Amino acid sequence: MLEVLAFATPNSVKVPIALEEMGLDYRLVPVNLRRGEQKTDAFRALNPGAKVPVLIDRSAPGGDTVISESAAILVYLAEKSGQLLPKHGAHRNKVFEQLFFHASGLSPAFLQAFLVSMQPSPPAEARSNALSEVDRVLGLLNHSLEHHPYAAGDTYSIADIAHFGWVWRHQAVGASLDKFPLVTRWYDDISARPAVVKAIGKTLALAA
Ligand SMILES: N[C@@H](CCC(=O)N[C@@H](CS)C(=O)NCC(=O)O)C(=O)O
Repeated sequence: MLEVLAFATPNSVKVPIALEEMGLDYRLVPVNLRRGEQKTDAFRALNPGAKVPVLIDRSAPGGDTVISESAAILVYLAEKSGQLLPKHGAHRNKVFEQLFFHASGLSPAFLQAFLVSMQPSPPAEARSNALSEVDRVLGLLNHSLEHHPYAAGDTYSIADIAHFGWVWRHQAVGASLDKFPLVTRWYDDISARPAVVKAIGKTLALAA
C-alpha cells in the first residue's frame, strides 16, 4: 500500500491523479496546511522542506521509500508501474524536458501568482508581473500543444499530470486560459478523464 501525505493543493493533486491512472492502491493521509501540520517535527522528518506531497512506499524493494517533490514522485510511480513514461527514446526525453520545465518554470510561476493573489492588497505591479509570467509559461505549453495533443507527445504522460496540477488552479491565481486555445482544449480533455475526476474529488475532500 502506498501512502500519500497531501492536502487539497495543486502539487498534491498530481499524485492521486497518477495513482488513479495507474491503478495502484493508495491511501491519502491528510496534512492540514491551514493548521500548520506540515511544520511538525513528525512531518519534517519525512520532508525537511515542510511541503506536501510526500509519498511513502512500504513495499519498495530494500525497505520503506519516502519521496518528496511532486515531479520526482511522478517519475517514481511511472517507473514502479511501467506506465505514463516511455522506457526509451525521443518521447521519454520530451517527458523529462516538460517535467524540468514544470519544476523550474510553470510551477514557480503559478506559485508566485498564487502568493501575490493571497495578499490582502497586492501591489498592482507585483500582480501584473506575476500574471505575465503565468501567461509566458502557458504560452510555452500552448506552443508545445501545436505539435501534438499532449504536453510531451502523442500520448498522455506524467508531464501532462504535472502541468495539470497547477493549471487546474488557474482561476485561483487570477489567470485565464482564454488566450491559449490549445491549453484550453488540453485542460478540458484531461479534466474529463475518469481517473482525474476521481482524484480531484478525493483531494478536495482532504480540506472538507
Ligand atoms: N516543489 C514542490 C512544491 C511543494 C509545495 O509547494 N507544496 C505546497 C502545497 S501545493 C505546500 O506544502 N505548502 C505549505 C507551505 O509552504 O507551508 C513539489 O513540487 O512538490
